[in-house]
Amino acid sequence: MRLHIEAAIDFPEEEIDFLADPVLLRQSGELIESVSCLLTDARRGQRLTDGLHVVLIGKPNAGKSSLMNALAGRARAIVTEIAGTTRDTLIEDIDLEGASITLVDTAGIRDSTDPIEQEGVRRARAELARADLALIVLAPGDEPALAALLDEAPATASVLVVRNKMDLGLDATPLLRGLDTIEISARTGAGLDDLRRRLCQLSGVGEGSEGSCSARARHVDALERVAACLAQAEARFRFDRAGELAAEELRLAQKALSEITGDYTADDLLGAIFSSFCIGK
Ligand SMILES: Nc1nc2c(ncn2[C@@H]2O[C@H](COP(=O)(O)OP(=O)(O)O)[C@@H](O)[C@H]2O)c(=O)[nH]1
Ligand SMILES: [Mg+2]
Repeated sequence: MRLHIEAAIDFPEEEIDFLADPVLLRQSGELIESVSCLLTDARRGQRLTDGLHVVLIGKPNAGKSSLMNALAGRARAIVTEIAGTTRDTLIEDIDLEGASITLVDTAGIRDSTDPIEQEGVRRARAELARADLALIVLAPGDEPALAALLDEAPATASVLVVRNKMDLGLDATPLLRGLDTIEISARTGAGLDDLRRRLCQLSGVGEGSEGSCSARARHVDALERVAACLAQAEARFRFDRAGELAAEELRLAQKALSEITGDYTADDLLGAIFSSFCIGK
């Protein structure tokens, strides 16, 4: 696409068989589609390599630390009935049937005047920013806090609502529909196998993972920029009919792609143009 657009811009006097617009639009649609597939694959690959970053949030005393301990299989975090027991973020790597998962236990997110707790809440939010999954832990009665907790989860993370303390036999208030929910008891272990299965699924293990590429965060990041530039290029072309602006977006897309594939310079492009078209020098 760059070849044709740039050739048309640089050599307007040549009789170049410039691709008709519908063809370019079709090509750019195909390109956007394949980059999107690649991104899905790369994200899965990244989760397989780096592990799923799971951050537990919820009101104090919801049972986050109890759940962390139950999943870790050891008393990693201190558990007491005193709200505000966890003040720092605790990190534990676990392996679930080949899926590597990083669990992050956090201080309950709440307004506090205690400077230590405030710092804990700040750290919890920092961990959330890079979460693949926000695990919202709700004890019976915590339901009104759900909306605020959902707001804390970044748009890039999946959300799973874990309704804890089901052993108390209290009726759970229905939540918003469409939320991924699991009922457990961190105390008795009920529902934990279900939760482990969900975590495995989310980490990408078992879903045809052999096909995914072993991407790193920087690859995913570069591909996201490629996708954004391609979308811009298509918009410039489709809505503004501005070939020059589309060319610039395509250049930026290729530059981002070069971070993975190696540099593709202006000379490379010019070389490709001269070898594709018969241009008098
Ligand atoms: N009955 C019952 N109590 C629980 C359960 N999970 C945690 N707890 C209790 O709830 C209190 C707070 O637990 P903790 O894990 O420290 O909550 P956190 O503040 O969210 O980390 C403790 O007294 C726990 O023993 C559960 O599944 N059932
Ligand atoms: Mg805790």
